[in-house]
Amino acid sequence: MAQLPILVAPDPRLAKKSLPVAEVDGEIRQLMDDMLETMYAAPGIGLAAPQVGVLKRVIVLDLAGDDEAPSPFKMANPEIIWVSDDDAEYNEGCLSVPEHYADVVRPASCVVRYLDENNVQREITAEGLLSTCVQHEIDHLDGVLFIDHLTSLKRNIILRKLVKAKKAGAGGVPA
Ligand code: GNR
Ligand code: NI
Repeated sequence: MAQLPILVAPDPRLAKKSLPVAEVDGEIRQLMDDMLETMYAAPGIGLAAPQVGVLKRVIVLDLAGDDEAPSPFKMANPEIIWVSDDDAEYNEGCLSVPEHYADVVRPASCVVRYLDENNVQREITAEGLLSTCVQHEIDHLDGVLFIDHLTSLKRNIILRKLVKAKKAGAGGVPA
């Protein structure tokens, strides 16, 4: 197991479309486990492979609380095959957009088809925060961040702050 560095926006790799995996083999299973370790340490409730610089269609999620047993999802090639007509708004954050949060509207429920860690095709019906989170993760695989769902004004304010924070972190002029 290994923790992987998480990319922070703006980064061209976060804007790229990731490629499907041909098969969930040992290498993809290792990636899934490293991503889960990285996500738990962050901490976060979901992580997509492009956030660790790997442009493959792999995501992991775990919405269990601190006082609950872990219940990880490991998904390759996740596809949304149905969405509800009704929407839900959630105050989203992202490990690649640190310290910024904004309300995003998405379909309230969805059905996701994916390959599990044993290369077996599965489907889940997601509601509530799981629905929001799995849609957020699949967006990452298409180069889309939650800030892309905001007005360009709000998005640009956040992006400018992220650029500034990166420059300061790189040893720029102290505030
Ligand atoms: O940890 C995370 N929390 C979160 C909260 C609301 C909506 C989406 C998320 S996903 C995020 C981790 C992350 O950046 N996944 O890509
Ligand atoms: Ni994210």
